[in-house]
Amino acid sequence: MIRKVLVANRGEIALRIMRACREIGVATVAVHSTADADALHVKFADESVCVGPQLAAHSYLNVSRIVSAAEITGADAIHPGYGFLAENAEFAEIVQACDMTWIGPSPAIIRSMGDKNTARQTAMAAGVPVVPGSDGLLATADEAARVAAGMGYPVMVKATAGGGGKGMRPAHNEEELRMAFVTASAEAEAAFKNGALYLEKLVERPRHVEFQVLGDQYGNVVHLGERDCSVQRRHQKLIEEAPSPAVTPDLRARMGGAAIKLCKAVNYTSAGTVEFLLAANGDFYFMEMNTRIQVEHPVTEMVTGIDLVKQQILIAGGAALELNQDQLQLRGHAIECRINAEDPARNFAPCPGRILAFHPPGGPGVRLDTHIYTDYVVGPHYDSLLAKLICHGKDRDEALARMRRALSEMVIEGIPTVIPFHLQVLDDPVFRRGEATTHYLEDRMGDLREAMAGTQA
Ligand code: MV4
Repeated sequence: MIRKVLVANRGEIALRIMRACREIGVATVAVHSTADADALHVKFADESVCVGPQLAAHSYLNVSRIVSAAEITGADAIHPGYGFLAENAEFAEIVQACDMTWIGPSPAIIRSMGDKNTARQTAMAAGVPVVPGSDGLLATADEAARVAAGMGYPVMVKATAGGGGKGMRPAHNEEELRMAFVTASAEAEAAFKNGALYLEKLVERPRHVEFQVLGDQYGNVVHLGERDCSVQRRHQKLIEEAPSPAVTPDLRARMGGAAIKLCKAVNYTSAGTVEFLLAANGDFYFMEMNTRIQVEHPVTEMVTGIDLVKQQILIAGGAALELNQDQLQLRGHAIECRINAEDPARNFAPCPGRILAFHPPGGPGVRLDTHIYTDYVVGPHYDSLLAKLICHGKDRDEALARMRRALSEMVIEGIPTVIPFHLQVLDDPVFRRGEATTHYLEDRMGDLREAMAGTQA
């Protein structure tokens, strides 16, 4: 059993992990940069270690300093959270080489799922539907043109080291393809030091539907239903919900079965997310697998009643899964709105600054995961996420009404936030009908911006 966890992260997810630790009697160690000396996760932790200056590369991404902090505090496990080093296989290997427990999947699985072409081949071999595409990596633009001509346009060029939309380009003809091949490869080479590409048929106007999975060290795997994350801006999710308005019980069984097949094929342990593209005709395709706890995990917790972070810690400590697939029940509907320090009236420009007044919403079915407080200074150094507001209702209509009510109660003064944007989306007929696809925001942004201007005029 794990005794003391070092949380190698900051912000709301660091608090989230510490809360799970406290509930099961596990001690906590916070690491922080000099810019986060007054952060809540430092105050919440039993111990804290400053690991460097504000620049993430010299603090939250500094492997040797984080491992040293674990050594000097006697931590016997490390939880990476999301972002930063959460999917860094080398970090996971070093943690295990120092005889500490890595709270997450094995380094080998992190590495293989982090290579998108390998993940795709693994899914294919496991009998999981993937988008028709190239049989492996493409050596040249000429080869890409040959494969695309064989498949038919439009196609999507993807970087194998990419993910989350990075190093990805659509192409509707050979000229666009040759351009996409060069730009996607250059972007991936610059960002990931690996410009290798593969090709897929482009799935038009898909929904982004992802399945939460849990695996223990004894080969047991369950899925905990899906999350619909189609409301995204430049591959940054803004609103997520569970269940998906587009998924029927039959489709859930088939997609969940596919997710479990993939996990069993690789002996997946810990929490993970299998991402699918869901086409309008109900066809679904494996997109990628995330080997970390995700920002949007609370919507799954609200409809299943399972504490996913606690499960990660227990599984890492050798516990078997407490439930089997038949025992898993989805109840009601949950929606999450990410509250970012960005100004939707200025094209979502990040807006750091001091929070002069903060009042959280409350009441039945309302959860707020946040690290902010009155007088907290939001710096420009890290991501703009201030809080995640999650609302649960007996059905989608009640969850929508509750979210609207909770957003209008929430007070954050001193900096602009995306709250006005969320209020407009929640009133938008297309969103309310559950018809949002990954093109929703590009289709609706004009109307939403006008409506926001109207309400703020
Ligand atoms: C696709 C796709 C359509 N066709 N692949 C986005 C990031 C990564 N998860 C894979 N993604 C996609 N892959 C094929 N063959 C659509 C997406 C996609 C997306 C694309 C553009 C704009 C927003 C998007 C949101 C989710 C998924």
